[in-house]
Amino acid sequence: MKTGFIAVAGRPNVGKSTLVNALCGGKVAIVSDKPQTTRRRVHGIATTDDYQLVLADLPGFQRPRDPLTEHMQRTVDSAFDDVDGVLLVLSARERIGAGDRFVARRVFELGAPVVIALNKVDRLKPGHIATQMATASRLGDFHALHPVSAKTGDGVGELREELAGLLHEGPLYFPEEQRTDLSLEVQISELIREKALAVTRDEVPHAISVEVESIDDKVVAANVLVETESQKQILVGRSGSMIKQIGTHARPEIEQLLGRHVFLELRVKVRPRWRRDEAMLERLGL
Ligand SMILES: Nc1nc2c(ncn2[C@@H]2O[C@H](COP(=O)(O)OP(=O)(O)OP(=O)(O)O)[C@@H](O)[C@H]2O)c(=O)[nH]1
Ligand SMILES: [Mg+2]
Repeated sequence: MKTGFIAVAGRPNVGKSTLVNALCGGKVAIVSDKPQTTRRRVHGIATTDDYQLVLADLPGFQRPRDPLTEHMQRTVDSAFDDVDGVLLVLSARERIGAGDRFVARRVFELGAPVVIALNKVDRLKPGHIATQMATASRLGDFHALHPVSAKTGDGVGELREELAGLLHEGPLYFPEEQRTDLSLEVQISELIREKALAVTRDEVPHAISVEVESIDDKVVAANVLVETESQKQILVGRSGSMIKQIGTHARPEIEQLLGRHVFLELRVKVRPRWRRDEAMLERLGL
């Protein structure tokens, strides 16, 4: 059996989490069209008869602005110790520029093999893809470069085999059927946060955090935390319509995770400046 860890690096929003989900063949990490969706390291595990590939999905590289983003960047930095390779993800839909070069410099200096995934090639013209591949190839001395679409699955199988080729003989790190290392509580809070991100915009998504209070036989209770009263009003919505919508979207996925029907009890609470509150960050596991 070949096993090992691959860290997934890249700018925010390039599709790292979508790609990790595609590589694992199931949802392990939440996704949104807002940058800085991923706040903690998530291990996505793909096990076959021949190998166990453990992908560390990470927050995007960023300049820290507050204790939360500081913690996130620290999570990124510490994830590069002891990996068998790095998957550097780029977005083919955007200009490959200074931000990508900054991430590239950091990952190429590790000395581990770097596989570049040029993501989001769906609906791009072949000529455009070729140009982006040429630019990507100048980022550093890469092991392999794969154009992929995490969304359609194009090229994902080949990329998975490429990454499996970087693994070494060794014991399984996780039971065969396990797909993520997140606790049930965290998986549920992430699912709720994903639905809350989908219906909010501007500064609001960044101010949202979710804390699961209890998981009973019939009821899952969770608090959606925001920083201000006006953010709370947005999340609650007109006579509770917004929070209801978040619950309606989250509940089926939570039920699938738990394998039973539950009532989802969501409360919106104001926690002023929780992103700057070390005790609160620790409580949220961030
Ligand atoms: N068209 C297209 N969109 C994609 C693809 N992969 C991801 N996306 C979209 O890109 C956005 C960001 O995806 P994420 O997977 O959350 O990106 P990320 O790099 O994990 O972002 P952070 O966690 O914020 O750093 C979402 O709207 C995805 O649906 C792709 O292959 N094609
Ligand atoms: Mg992500």
